[in-house]
Amino acid sequence: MDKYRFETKIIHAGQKPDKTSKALATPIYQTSTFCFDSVEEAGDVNFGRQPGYMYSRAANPTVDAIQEKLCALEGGEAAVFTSSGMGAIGSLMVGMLESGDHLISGDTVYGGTDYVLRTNLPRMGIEVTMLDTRDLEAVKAAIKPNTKMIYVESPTNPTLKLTDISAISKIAKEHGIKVAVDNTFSPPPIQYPLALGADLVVHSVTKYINGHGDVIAGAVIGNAEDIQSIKAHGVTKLCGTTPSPFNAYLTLRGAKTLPLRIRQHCENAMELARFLEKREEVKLVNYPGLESHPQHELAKVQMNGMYSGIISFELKEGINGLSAFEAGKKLLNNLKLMAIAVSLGDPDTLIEHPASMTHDNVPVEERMKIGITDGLIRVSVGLEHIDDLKEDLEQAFEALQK
Ligand code: LCS
Repeated sequence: MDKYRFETKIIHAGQKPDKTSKALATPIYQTSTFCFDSVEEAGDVNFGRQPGYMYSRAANPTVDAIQEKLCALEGGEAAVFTSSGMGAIGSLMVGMLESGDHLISGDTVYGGTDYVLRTNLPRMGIEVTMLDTRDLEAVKAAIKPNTKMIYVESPTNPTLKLTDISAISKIAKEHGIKVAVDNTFSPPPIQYPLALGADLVVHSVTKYINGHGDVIAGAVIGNAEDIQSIKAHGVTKLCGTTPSPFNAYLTLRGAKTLPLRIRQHCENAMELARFLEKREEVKLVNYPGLESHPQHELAKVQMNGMYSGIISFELKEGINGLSAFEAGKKLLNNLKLMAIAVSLGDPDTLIEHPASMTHDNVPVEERMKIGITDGLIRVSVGLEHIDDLKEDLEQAFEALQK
């Protein structure tokens, strides 16, 4: 597949006509177990002396097909497909780290990941330092003899801050530290962390890769040795975060149109970001494609000039006498087309108000420190006509004045 371009690889990688029927679409091998002609054959398959399948928690043909496609997607040697993005992140952590190790992470990560880093890992004796990974000197200063991994989300959820993946990877290599990047917000063809020097890429496949809002899944992609460790120590045993063959099938189907969808998501997001920047109710728009984004120059290089389909923006205090918190809620409650919903990367535009919907359990000072302010709104810009999206927001902005 290496000689082919991205659009070709994403359609064909991992998918050959089925061996028994020559079906073009990869069949859903919806089975828990597989049969053998003899006990000898079973033993040979189980211990890797001959190819084959034994039990779907360990391996399944439909799951293998999506794993091969994910390798082609990110340019990795091996991939493991999991039952959720959190399943991928948890399996990555227990597969690569052990008690006594130290992990450096960005201070802004998805809420579920934040919980794992602040609560689960310390409980297992893994030390975690969370800091602003835009500051490379701070990263260098935090490295200790037991630092084993640097974990970053770039762009961050929901504030769209970037980390210089290439620079972080150089620093990490000098110290023999692995770099793992959550690439959920900017999958290929936007950003290729492995090509930028990272060792491992994580995805919530739930989002753009499946792309149709009907699957919960995740993946880790990297070299064969690391992925084997993540599978053996995390996915297939301790965590048991094996995906269903049906979700593997849906993702094989959804991923084929990833490049087309990504281009349209990014084009719509760019136009909506420019529209929001002009609204007088809006204090700030976080979108790496805007010249006003403090890391726009880095984004141009690192994100291949595409910048993701996610925007966040902050409402001003005092619109029609409302606090930014109340204005955020009122704006969303007046939308007619955009769905008030978490998740992202769907064909449908999804909008959320973190302060009232997803982060109301985070201490106010803590969320303010990382930019999740009372009036912050996140939009996963969908594939609808851009004018319909603008008109929906326009009428909701007008309703703030009533
Ligand atoms: N990484 C990122 C960047 C995410 O945004 C999410 C989920 C995950 C990992 C976890 O993936 P999951 O297990 O849900 O497949 N983000 C969500 C969000 O922003 N709203 O709802 C879920």
